[in-house]
Amino acid sequence: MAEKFYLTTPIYYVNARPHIGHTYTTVVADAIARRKRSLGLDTWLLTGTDEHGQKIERSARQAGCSPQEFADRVSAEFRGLWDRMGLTYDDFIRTTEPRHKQAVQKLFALIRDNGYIYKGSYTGQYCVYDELYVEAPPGAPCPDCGRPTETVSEENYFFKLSAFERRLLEFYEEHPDFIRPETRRNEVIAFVKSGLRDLSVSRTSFNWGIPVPGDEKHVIYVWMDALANYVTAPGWGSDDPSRYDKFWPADLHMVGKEISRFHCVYWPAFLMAAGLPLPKSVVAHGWLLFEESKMSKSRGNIVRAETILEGFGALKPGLPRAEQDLFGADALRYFLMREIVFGQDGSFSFDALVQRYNSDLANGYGNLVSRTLAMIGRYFGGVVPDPVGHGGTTQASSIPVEMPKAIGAFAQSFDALDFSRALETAWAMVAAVDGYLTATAPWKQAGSVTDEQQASLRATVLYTAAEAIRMITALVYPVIPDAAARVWAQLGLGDIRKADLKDLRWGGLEPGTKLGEFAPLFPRADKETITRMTELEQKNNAPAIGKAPERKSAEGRISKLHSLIDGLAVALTESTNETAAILAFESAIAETLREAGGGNAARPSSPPNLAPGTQNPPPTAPAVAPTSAPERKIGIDDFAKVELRVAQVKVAERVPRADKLLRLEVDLGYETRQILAGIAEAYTPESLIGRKVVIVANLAPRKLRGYESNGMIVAASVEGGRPVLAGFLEDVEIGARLK
Ligand code: ME8
Repeated sequence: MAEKFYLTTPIYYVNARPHIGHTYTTVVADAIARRKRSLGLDTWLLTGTDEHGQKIERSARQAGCSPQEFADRVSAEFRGLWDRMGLTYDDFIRTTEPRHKQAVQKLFALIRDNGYIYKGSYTGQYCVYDELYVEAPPGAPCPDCGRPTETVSEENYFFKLSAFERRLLEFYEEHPDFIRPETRRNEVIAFVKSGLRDLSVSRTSFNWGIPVPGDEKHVIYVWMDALANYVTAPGWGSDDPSRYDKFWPADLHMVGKEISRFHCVYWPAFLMAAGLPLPKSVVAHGWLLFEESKMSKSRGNIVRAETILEGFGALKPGLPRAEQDLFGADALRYFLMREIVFGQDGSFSFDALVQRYNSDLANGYGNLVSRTLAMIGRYFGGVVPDPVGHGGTTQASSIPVEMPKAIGAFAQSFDALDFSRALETAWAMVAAVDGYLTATAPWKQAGSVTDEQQASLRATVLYTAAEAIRMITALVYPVIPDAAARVWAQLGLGDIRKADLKDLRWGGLEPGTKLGEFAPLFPRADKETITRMTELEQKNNAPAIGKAPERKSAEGRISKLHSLIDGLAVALTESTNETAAILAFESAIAETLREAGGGNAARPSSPPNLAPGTQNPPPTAPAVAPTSAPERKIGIDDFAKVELRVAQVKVAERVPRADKLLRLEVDLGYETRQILAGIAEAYTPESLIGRKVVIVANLAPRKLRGYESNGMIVAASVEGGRPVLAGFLEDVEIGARLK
């Protein structure tokens, strides 16, 4: 029986339409699935949409329809796009489907029956955007995404996450490949080591969710609902669990890095509590950035895959629309897998996309295929020539020896998820074959040889090139399936989906094979393609991309005000952290007015008086007042005296009897330092573990509360004195110096 391979993408929220960030994950998963299938594995690829929760409920309200109608519409957009792109998912789960809802209730009941769910009450902050409980004072922003949190005070069911701390750590230890890459693994382990608190797994303040079995005024926490899709889709908890029995545990959960904690901590803990096997691995990739920041709806810097399908589709005006889409999808797929180093953040731009397409697809692979096939047409009547007996001529090349090595190297890199390197290897072979053609110039009649010799030299050269193309095409099929299928057919090999691509041996191309019909593969794209896509994006996508980050939408502003009012109301009624809540409220209102277009909306001209004891102490870098006065300026030499470096927080804990101080241990790559920072009111210790921060590394040591502090963390001081840590959108090496 064939070995099985079960892989999943995240199920995407339906509060926003798909953009190329979602496309990226799904394309990578599709390419892996295609490769596994081509190697003969019984493969199952699951994707879908995450449709419950407060965020969706609110988006639906703002759109003026029911949450179900809203979810139906956006879910269909996701599915429709994956179909247009020819993505080969085997199942598409929607969390509003009865098959999922029933099974989630069973899972909840099972975990409760096993003693891991109990009833309690929760008052604290909740980030609706991330659907995440956070430890922060009312009015404080979410430590993950920076958006305002809301205060919730509810009777909830709690999951005993704390009971799994040791078992999770043991599991990570025993399964070093469970979380990849290493950086994410370290973050997760540090998070668990810093202590796990029980997790609220139900909500009562809204009802767009799956009811808790037996207590229907509660709905199940959206992350418990969503994560369960990986087992409910193949049929766990249903009348027919055969697919679950065959495919679970999943071999690979592919996710973006921001949701690795949910997949590596909560999900395994839920499964342990239910007594179910754990997935084999979670792979977290980086973010696609546009104009240097993460693509997201609220930043208004989204690029949609449809734009690329249309922009590139226009290069092939004669093709039916569905084929144009597949052609455009290949261009995007190739770019995403070649240009972005998997695991790291990477930038997207239309210029880079077109450049990569022209250099590698139009001029590289496409050109090699068309030269080779055109010459076989011209010299051999479109029939693959027989090289036998001519291997020892002056045209003997190293390609038949190099090709199997390249196949090995490609496989190794691809299977280690280093797609960019794998494609580099394949394109090195494209260049080698191209160079071989140029060096041997089979179109030229060499003066010293007979016609017969010339024909056999040509046969050897063109056979070698065509056979190399066959092998390269089989390798890159998972990445550019539409183009590969066309080349396969042009080589006279029929339908690539039916071909056995497992055993690629030199000589597999039979001499005498009649080539298929020839058609150009990749017409060159020019500036016009870039302009077309930029304009399409601007038209389709308000707020438009290609401009400075846009102001928040009315929707964003309303939701922000909503949450601020909630926070303020709770702070005032419960008298918790009143001043902080008022200050946050005041500055947020001013900001919201500015965003709404009241350009001169007043920022509080001077901070309101702080209640005694609420001033923030200065162990973070003091804010420098903006000034243009020449005497306040410093020379570059002065600046160079300050050694700013990137460090990673390894340990973070509160300092006894000092409400505002945290004791941190940070790794600078070359040493670990202890630093005391006055950020305890803005950041919880656990939210800092693994985070990269900027420190002043050459500050003289000083003592605070009996601890030596060796350096200072750099933070902006925003209204109300709240510190906001400096950080980077791209992954930066620990120890790197800021200059
Ligand atoms: O988090 N770059 O859904 P979501 C790269 N429903 N990948 C990106 C990206 C970007 N700029 N933006 C989004 C959720 N993604 C939950 C998941 S799973 C049980 C529940 C991709 O709609 C990436 O895979 O916010 C990321 O993790 C996912 O979309 C988040 O999608």
